[in-house]
Amino acid sequence: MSENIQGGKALPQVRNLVTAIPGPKSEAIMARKKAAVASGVGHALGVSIVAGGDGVLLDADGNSLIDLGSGIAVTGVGNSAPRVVEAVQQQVAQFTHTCFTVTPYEGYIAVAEKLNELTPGDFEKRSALFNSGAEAVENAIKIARHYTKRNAVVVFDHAYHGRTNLTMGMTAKNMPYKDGFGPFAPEVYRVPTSYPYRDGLTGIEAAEVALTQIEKQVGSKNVAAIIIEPIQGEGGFIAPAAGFLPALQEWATENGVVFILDEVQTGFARTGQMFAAEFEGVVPDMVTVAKGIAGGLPLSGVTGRAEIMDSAHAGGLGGTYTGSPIACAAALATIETYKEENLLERAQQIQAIIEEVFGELAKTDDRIGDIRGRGAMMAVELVESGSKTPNAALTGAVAKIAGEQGVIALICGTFGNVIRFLPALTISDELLREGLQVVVDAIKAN
Ligand code: PLZ
Repeated sequence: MSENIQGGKALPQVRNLVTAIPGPKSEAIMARKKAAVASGVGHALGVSIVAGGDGVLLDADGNSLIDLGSGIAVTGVGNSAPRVVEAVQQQVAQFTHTCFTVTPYEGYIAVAEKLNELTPGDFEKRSALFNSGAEAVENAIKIARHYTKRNAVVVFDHAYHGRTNLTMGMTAKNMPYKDGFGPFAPEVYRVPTSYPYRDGLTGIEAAEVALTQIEKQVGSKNVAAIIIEPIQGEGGFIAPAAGFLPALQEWATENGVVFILDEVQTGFARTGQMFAAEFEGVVPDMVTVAKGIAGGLPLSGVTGRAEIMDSAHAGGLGGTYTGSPIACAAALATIETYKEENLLERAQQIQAIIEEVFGELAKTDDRIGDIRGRGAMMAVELVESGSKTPNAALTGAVAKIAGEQGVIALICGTFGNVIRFLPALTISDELLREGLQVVVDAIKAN
């Protein structure tokens, strides 16, 4: 382990390559990874990180990389953000663990209060905390089933909800998430989503397709919950056409179905609002959160209408580490940072820069099929010239070249043809533009 290396605000905000990527030290560590870590645990770029702060990651060889992924939308406030570091250090020194369901502590309750206040909906709410996004989704489904006394769960094409058995079954894409890992949990039904670039439907039309399928193939009275990401993340940063989400919500309410928004990736300032639901005034009965909530510490939550959340009996929800005091301290500091540093606004500025840079490229390169997303959750869908055929080869090549040039750019999408940008909201304009330019040049060169 490297000592005396400072991350956070101490890290110079520059791209600086001193070796090839990966360098010799990273390569040696990746050789150890291959020998020690299960092959199923892959990596996007074979560098070993020793420090991180705002828009950069520093690797073992001393290379400073531009980070356009934030550990998949987690470090919105920046890596090792000062308030987070201080809150965590203080909490660790006070106590590290009790198990909230054995002897509670205030930090958990304070996070629940914040979630009840910040999530959409002007009604009495309750929250429960967990560790991972998948665990939050599992628990939301548990609670919805308990409340409605129904079994069926409706999910969508291109959905991503996690890697545990239930959430794996809810996730759409086979490779790499599901292949050979079945059998999956029963009573999960998949219906078409709204994908404006590819389906050409209005939000209302797309909702009609989905809702008809639910009624005909599942039966509305059997449905416990509909769950959807307000912008589908791993599936390709697919923002549904206007009207789609409100139509689903309305149908759910009319049919006694719990409407759940999975805001694990979109939540906490990422899209330029605290929650993506806010863009269309959609008010879910329940919302799942994780990732951006705690500045890098593992924490997730489910927040919902009090009558739904309180339907589960005492002892029905929990887990040894759920709502860890350290993660809760980090979350309170993180939430304060979004507010104090005006990061909602910052996410909107990041959107404008990404739209400008790729809008310019799209004028001369028709392989830029679609530029979409909100805030600091933006993506470019790459296609074959003169068509909408997904161009996964170009996408893979671009991410690889970007990595070699010190820019971490992630791929997503059912067809593997979407480059996504999820920078820390604290990245500077200059660094963001430099990172995007590397991606633009890589597209042009291919
Ligand atoms: N719901 C909407 O985006 C996690 C997956 C990374 P966990 N997305 C990143 C990977 O390859 O495993 C995610 C999400 C949405 C749920 C989850 C699951 O969150 O914290 O990864 O369990």
